[in-house]
Amino acid sequence: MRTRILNLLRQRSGEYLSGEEIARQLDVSRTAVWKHMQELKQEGYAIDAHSRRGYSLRQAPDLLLPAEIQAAVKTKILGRDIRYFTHIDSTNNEAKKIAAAGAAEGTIVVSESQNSGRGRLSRGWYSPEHSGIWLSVILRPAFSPQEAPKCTLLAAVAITRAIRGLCKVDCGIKWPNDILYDGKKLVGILTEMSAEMDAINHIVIGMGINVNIAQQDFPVELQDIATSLSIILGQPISRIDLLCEILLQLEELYIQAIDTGFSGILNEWRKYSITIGQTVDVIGVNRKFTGIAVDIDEDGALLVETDNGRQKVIAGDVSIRPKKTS
Ligand code: BT5
Repeated sequence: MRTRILNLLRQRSGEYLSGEEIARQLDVSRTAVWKHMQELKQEGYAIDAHSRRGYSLRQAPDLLLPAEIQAAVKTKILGRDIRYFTHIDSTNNEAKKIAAAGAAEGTIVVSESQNSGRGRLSRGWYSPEHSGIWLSVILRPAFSPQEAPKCTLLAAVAITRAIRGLCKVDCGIKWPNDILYDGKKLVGILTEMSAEMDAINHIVIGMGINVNIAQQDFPVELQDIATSLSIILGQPISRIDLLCEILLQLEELYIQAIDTGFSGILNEWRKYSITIGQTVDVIGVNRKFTGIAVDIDEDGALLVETDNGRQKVIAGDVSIRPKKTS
């Protein structure tokens, strides 16, 4: 009901709508309308209430509320079901839990903050309140489990497209799961999967996007390695607009992957890559080496040319060596 009231107020933005008219259009009592208005105000909506003229929506809160996402998102699958939290341990944990219990493909989990946001290999992800997009998306593709790592690359391309398109920030992708600007991390992606031998039950793509975090608000250990869109642009960005654009790009690429495979996406990934062509130090499972990153293959693995020949890196950490200046 609250979503329908908000839709009515939005349709007549800048005008007043009487309680009587809202009650009539939605077939509820005026008292019920009044109660919903009080709840919306408590959620942070700035609603002007005038005894004769009625109600007018002045401003929506800067929160990732389902009603706000639904009003702006243009997707068909992603975001059909939105689970919203003000605080949570990790949106990926919640997404995995509800996916195991049967949540539909396209369900998203968003939270204003996370107190145990997770990176890869048990590392943490700093997720302060109201200043980032901490988001997990549940997919149930008919791919084979071997294809799953490419979903990380797909998500990286989708987020890069959204940030470049909407914010005009020329960020680049560092293999496999980071989006950087000027050498500093702007976005991290954590893809997790539940699968049988030959079929995927579900994939959860977790995305952490630093949107409106001030430089001094990053913890000391991240000061030199992390950045946010507001730091880069010198002004805050609408988290709702960016979230909706990311979902749109993600859905477009996901449908493309289902219909025609990943090759077009991998090509676009190459275009945005800041890893290819660089000297890299690789810390893989049980091995450590240095070489020149030359390409990714059709599995999304990084190919590194070393003194001992070409190495294929399926998982691991890669750091890019700064170019020598003479
Ligand atoms: C990642 O891991 O980059 C994946 C991060 C995924 C976070 C999202 S948020 C929504 C969803 N729910 C979750 O619980 N997680 C996902 P990794 O490549 O392992 O990088 C982790 C490292 O990045 C840390 O060890 C820090 O050095 C650094 N880091 C932590 N928080 C950061 C932040 N907010 N911005 C930039 N760097 C950060």
